[in-house]
Amino acid sequence: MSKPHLVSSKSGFTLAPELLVKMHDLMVRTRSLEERLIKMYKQNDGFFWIGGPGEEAFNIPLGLLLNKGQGPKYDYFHGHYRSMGVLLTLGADPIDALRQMKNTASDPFSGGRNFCGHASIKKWNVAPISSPIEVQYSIAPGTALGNKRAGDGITVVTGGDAGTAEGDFATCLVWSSRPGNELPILIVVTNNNWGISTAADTQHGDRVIADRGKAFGMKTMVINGNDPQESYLKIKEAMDYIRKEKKPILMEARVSRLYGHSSASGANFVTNEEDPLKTFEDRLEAAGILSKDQMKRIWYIYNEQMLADAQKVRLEPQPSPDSIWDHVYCGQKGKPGRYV
Ligand SMILES: Cc1ncc(C[n+]2csc(CCOP(=O)(O)OP(=O)(O)O)c2C)c(N)n1
Repeated sequence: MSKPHLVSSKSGFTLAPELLVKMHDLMVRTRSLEERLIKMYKQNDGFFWIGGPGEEAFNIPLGLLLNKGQGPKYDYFHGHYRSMGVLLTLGADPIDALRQMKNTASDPFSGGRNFCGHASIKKWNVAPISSPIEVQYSIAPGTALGNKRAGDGITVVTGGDAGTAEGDFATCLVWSSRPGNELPILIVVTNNNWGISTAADTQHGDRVIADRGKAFGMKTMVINGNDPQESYLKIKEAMDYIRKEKKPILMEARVSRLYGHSSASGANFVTNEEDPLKTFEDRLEAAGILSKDQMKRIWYIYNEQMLADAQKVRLEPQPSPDSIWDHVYCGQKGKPGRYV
């Protein structure tokens, strides 16, 4: 019996057209937001940009497959600074990302106190995104343990390839795979082949990061994170296994990095890497699912929306100095948490 999200097709697509169209829409929305954030940075409407253009074909399927909610019965997501596609797919409003870029008091993630792309959404189990890289990997086994005790929720953690050199990554592999105490966790490495300006092949002796999971007896997967269909199907397969077996998987998703590392390296579009959105659009057109004109219209709508939102955010106030201690310590100085 065929699964509901699958249809047979001669186009190379096996996912239902409605799902492909939805993924395309979310990919364009995410890219438009990232490009607006970059423009804001270049127009002096923010201090720093970092984000995930090039990772949409992986992040949107991941966001669609997470079981969203609050508490250990639902999935936890420990993302990193390239996770915007996951957050928008979960339902985050792009204007809040613009607010964090502009450091306005209305930024719901940090009250204007953190870099762009550093969300924290308690009501959907999105753990605070951290600037120190990789710490999410040593925290994630904690929520996975909570998931295991509470039901069928799982934990998903993502981070970059270079960061796997840090001890937190090894901590995650060890604590997720203790014999008899394995945890329901999808450990993802989005491998873009770069750590700022350090090329992966000058840094790691191993060619396949996912292979490190084999030493811990865990299932491993390497996927083309530039293909939204492959990402969707492989993430689903991994999540089904983790929910059923309550065991970890280490997944390496090969992705592009389309605007360099961050604003620190210029944030200019690179032409020597695959743009997964462009590839997807060519395939959608060839399959007769969307025409170039229809796709142009989607781009136009989101570009206009991001521009209007950025203009609105420009008029919103910055946090007042007396809010400096808010949310630093629960119940101590400052106001109690109002961001949920
Ligand atoms: C603990 C820590 N060490 C170093 C840095 C500086 N730093 C920021 S991003 C980065 C590279 C990360 O590369 P990778 O893990 O491959 O992720 P990518 O940015 O390529 O997605 C480094 C070294 C940091 N933020 N935190």
